[in-house]
This record gives sequence, C-alpha cells and structure tokens, in this order.
Amino acid sequence: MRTALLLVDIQNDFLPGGALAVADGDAVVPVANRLMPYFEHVVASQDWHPPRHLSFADEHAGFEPFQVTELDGLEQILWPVHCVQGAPGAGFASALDVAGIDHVVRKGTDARIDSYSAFFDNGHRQATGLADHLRGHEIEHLVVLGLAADVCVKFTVIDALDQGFAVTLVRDGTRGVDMQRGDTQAAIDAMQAAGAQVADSEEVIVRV
Ligand code: VGL
Ligand code: ZN
Repeated sequence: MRTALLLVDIQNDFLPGGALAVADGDAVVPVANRLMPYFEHVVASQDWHPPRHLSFADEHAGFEPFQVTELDGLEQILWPVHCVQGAPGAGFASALDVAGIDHVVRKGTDARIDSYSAFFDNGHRQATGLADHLRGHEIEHLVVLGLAADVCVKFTVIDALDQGFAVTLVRDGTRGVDMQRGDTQAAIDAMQAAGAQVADSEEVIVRV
C-alpha cells in the first residue's frame, strides 16, 4: 500500500508565541523532521486566510476570540487573527525541514467559510484538491501528524477516512488547543472510532 506523510498546519501561529498558540506545539516539529526521510511522498497543509477572514473574532463586533457564532449556517468558533496569507505567522515553523515537503495544500482561502480539514471546507462545499493529488500519486494510506489535534488534524483525519484512505495518526506528533480540558483526548478517540490507527512515531518508522 502506497503511503504518504501528511503534515497538518505546522505553522508559526500555532507554535508557542504565535497568534493561536497550541501548548507544546513546537514538539511536533522534530517528530515531523524525523519521519520525513522515511516517506517517498510528503504533503503539508497550510492554513492560509485572507486578511479579513470571517473566522476572525475581529470581524464580528462584540465578539471575543474563542466565542461561538454562526457563519453561513454553520457553527463557527471565532479565532484570533492567524495564518494571514504571506504573513510570518502563516509560514511553516522555522525548524521544519521544508526541503522534505513535496506538495503544499492551502486551505481557508475563502473569506466566507472556514476549513479545518485539508480536504474540504467546513461545509464540504469545495474540495482543496488534496484527495485528487493523493489519488494521482496512487496513495492509499496517510500517516498524519501536526496541529491542532482537536481542530484541523481531527477534521482532516475524518475526511481522509471518509474519502477511502487508510490513516495512521502519529500520537506523539500532535498537540491540541484543548479549549476545554480533555478535547485532545476526545479528538484522538473520535479519530480512532472513525477507523484511524494510532501509533507513536517510533512504531511508524519500524513499519515503513
Ligand atoms: C486551526 C483553528 C483555526 C488548526 C486552524 O490548524 O487547527 N485551528 N484555524
Ligand atoms: Zn484558521
């Protein structure tokens, strides 16, 4: 079975000090760097918002980051301004070995709708092209790691399974926002329940 490594949103804004920092988020970078050489094909997603994306709390008078509203009929968590196209915060983590990345997929580019998954926007209205890209390379299995476990990693893994890909989540290669304590563990449980395998990076290396 042809396997690709998928690095989800390993971007400065999700690292400690970033606009939407994930606690210990920088811990996923050495895991990504260590795994990349074992894979023939490495894809990285990038959250890539226009400056006035409607997921930003700033765009909603009277709302603060992390409050919930509705956007085009969908429940929407409002986030701090993050991953603005071309801004340093949207760049890949500086310690990430970007030379090992074969293909980048950008998401969240439509100001009117958020896109947690690297496959589709949150309304499943528009595909990013990731599934076609993977099928074009005859990839059937994805090893997934990155940020954030309980947001973009979760939705990406669930869509991948739904699209017929086998998925292995790298447990030590992900960290969550944990807006509510336990969200990260619940997300891992949900990915597993949806059919993902969960393994540590060392186990993944032994198997590839
Ligand atoms: C993400 C919140 C908003 C993520 C992206 O990459 O997990 N989270 N945009
Ligand atoms: Zn975002």
